[in-house]
Formats: sequence, C-alpha cells, structure tokens
Amino acid sequence: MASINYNKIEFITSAAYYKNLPEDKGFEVAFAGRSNAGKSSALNTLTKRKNLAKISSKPGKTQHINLFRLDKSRILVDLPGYGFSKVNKKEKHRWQEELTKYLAERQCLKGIVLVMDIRHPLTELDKSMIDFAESTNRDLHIILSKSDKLKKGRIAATVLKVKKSLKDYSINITIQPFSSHNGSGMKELRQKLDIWYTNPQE
Ligand SMILES: Nc1nc2c(ncn2[C@@H]2O[C@H](COP(=O)(O)OP(=O)(O)O)[C@@H](O)[C@H]2O)c(=O)[nH]1
Ligand SMILES: [Mg+2]
Repeated sequence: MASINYNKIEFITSAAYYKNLPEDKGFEVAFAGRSNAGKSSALNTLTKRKNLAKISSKPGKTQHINLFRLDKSRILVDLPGYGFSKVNKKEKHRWQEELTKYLAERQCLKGIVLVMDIRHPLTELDKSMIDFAESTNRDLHIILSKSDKLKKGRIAATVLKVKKSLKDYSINITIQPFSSHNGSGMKELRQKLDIWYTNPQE
C-alpha cells in the first residue's frame, strides 16, 4: 500500500453550512470529538504542523467544518468540537443540523476519527455521536487521547473497557490509545487513515 504523506497538507475552506462544501468526490476522513478532547492537537501531530487546526484557548470557538487537502483526491475534515457550553443555542442547533446532513449524505466520507480524552471516555455526547455514526452506517476509529496522563496498566484497562461497551454496535469500530505529547499511537492512527484513504468501504 502506498503510504500517504500527511505533512503535505493545505487548507481548502471553512464552511458553516453543508451546502457550501466542495463537490462530494474523492476520499474524506473526518475528525470529531468533544471540545478539549485533544482533536486539534491530534491533527497537528499527525500533520506535523504547529497550528494547522488552531489549538484554541477558547474551545469550540469555531463552529465551522474545516477542510484540508492531502493530495488531489484525499481530504481531511476537522469537525467542530461538541459540548462547549458557551456556544449559543441557535448556533448549536444549526451545527447539529449541518452535522446530521454531513454524516447522512456525504458519499466521499470514508470514516470518522472520534477523539475522546482517555480519562473521560464515552460522555453522553460521545455516545450520541457513536449512535449517529451507527445510524448513518459510518466506520469509526476512536483515539483515546492524552494517554501520557495515565500509566500503562490504566491505559490498557480503559481501552478494554471502551471496547467492551461498544461491542454491540453494528458498525466497524476500532479503538487505540493516543498521545499528542509523546507521539504514542501515531503509527496506528496513520495505518487506519491509510486504509480509509486507499481502500474505502464500498
Ligand atoms: N497531556 C496531554 N495534553 C493534551 C494532549 N492533547 C491535547 N492536550 C491538551 O488538552 C487541551 C485541549 O487540546 P486541543 O487539542 O485544543 O483540544 P480540542 O478542543 O479537542 O481541539 C490543551 O490544553 C492541550 O494542550 C495530549 O496528548 N496529552
Ligand atoms: Mg480544537
């Protein structure tokens, strides 16, 4: 399998509405997660950029879908973080509708990377996101972020616990620990993306 260069990445656009996204073609992989889960840091680590996805001091500040191009046909999507209380109701509602459309309709979306803090996995909003991925028949790859905060034993136990609680879902769900701080789990994440970007689900 040809490996993909994740460091050659360019910003394409930022869309507030689903209808403003570029044409539905090629391969897309989207990153989702609660605000503060470590999504921007994961994207920056993956692409070796300091500030690709702004590590904002105000989490959830941007409620737009941000798209980045890896090459002609491969796109990386940064979805807005959910669960940030300071975003107003109207904005939350709009975002919910746009996310619904995106997950239900986007043909070129090959998989979703869901970022969850390994110390607080499976919050109610994460579960809704997983339910929603199941109802739209999307593959999920869960990265349990900030693994540097826990000892080895606790990491393994948490991965196991999360795996167990998700075993009855009908979609493909893979789970791994990850740390942007020490780079652990980066290889696995890349391998998953390589698969989605080269060998998409029919
Ligand atoms: N210890 C540790 N902290 C992290 C890691 N990833 C992110 N953080 C911290 O968690 C906070 C939120 O990270 P950010 O990437 O902005 O989260 P986002 O809101 O999901 O995009 C920041 O203070 C980061 O420095 C990690 O792998 N390890
Ligand atoms: Mg962020």
